Amino acid sequence: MRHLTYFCCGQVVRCFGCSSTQLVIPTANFPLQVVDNLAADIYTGIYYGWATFGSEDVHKMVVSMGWNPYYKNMKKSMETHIMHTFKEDFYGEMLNVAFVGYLRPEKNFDSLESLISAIQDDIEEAKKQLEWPEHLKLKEDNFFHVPKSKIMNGHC
Ligand code: ADP
Ligand code: RBF
Ligand code: MG
Repeated sequence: MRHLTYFCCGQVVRCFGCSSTQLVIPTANFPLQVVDNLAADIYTGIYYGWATFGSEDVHKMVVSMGWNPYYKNMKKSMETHIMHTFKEDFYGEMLNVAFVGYLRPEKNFDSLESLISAIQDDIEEAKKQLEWPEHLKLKEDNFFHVPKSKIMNGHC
């Protein structure tokens, strides 16, 4: 398993819209290209960390990376739920995320309720662990505060 912190970014794309309608937990999806280009030693599973886009503050987040066994997805996906209430959707934005810690592997569930309840537990655990001083200080990392054009020629 790779040493965290792992930084990555990608454009928020439209998926099936199932997360907000069925789960009441919206997740910002990355394009398949970005998912395929993640480091090979980033294991699938549930991570927590920090995320931001545009001029937003850096917020707590949880990421699900993998095959979503509950939905039997054929394609690998990476989806980020940000623990913040936004006034509007942010499709098309360049989302910057830092994976800070690993919570658990993806699981199958026998009901939607148990999937939702597992995600809610992940969110609570993430909120707690992100309060650790060594995790809080990552909010100030240059990755979130120096324009990408200055450090990576506009690529991320
Ligand atoms: P999709 O299937 O298109 O990913 P979702 O139902 O998962 O749709 O909703 C995700 C979208 O909702 C995001 O792309 C983003 O534009 C918006 N959104 C609003 N609030 C949040 C949030 N707190 N975390 C993640 N996405 C959010
Ligand atoms: N999907 C699964 O099939 N199994 C999981 O264990 C699982 N855990 C998740 C944990 C978090 C924090 C989030 C945000 C999503 C998780 N999902 C999981 C993905 C969920 O199924 C997904 O949001 C829907 O498939 C809609 O795309
Ligand atoms: Mg989604």
